[in-house]
Amino acid sequence: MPEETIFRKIIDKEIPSDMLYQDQYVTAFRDISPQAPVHILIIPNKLIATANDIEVEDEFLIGKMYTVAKQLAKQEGIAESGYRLIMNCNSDGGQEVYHIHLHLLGGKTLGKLIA
Ligand code: DGP
Repeated sequence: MPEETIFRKIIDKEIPSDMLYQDQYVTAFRDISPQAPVHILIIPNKLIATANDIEVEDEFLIGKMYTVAKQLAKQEGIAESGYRLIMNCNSDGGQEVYHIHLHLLGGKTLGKLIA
């Protein structure tokens, strides 16, 4: 079993966060170190350590992360101007917390990652 991270404590409300959404499947809260005017993390309540650990049985959860993300983008007023959804994987991908999360970034023009 992978080790729980700080995100478990956020899901369980053992430590404070600026939580914007929670249901039985996913939780969303503002990133503690925002890289854009809107920077929200959407995570599954179930611990999945990295994108490599996503199984077929998790497909619903992953879809749910995206539908919550687009709902939050609309709520934050960035749906039409645009935003970026990113999931980092392992060290070369820049992953620091080993509980998968979608970064929802927006509120400014984001530099292109891929030309
Ligand atoms: P990544 O590098 O993709 O693993 O992103 C991890 C993100 O998690 C990073 O942008 C900062 C954020 N983060 C880490 N610890 C906390 C925390 O305790 N609270 C909140 N709100 N965000 C956190």
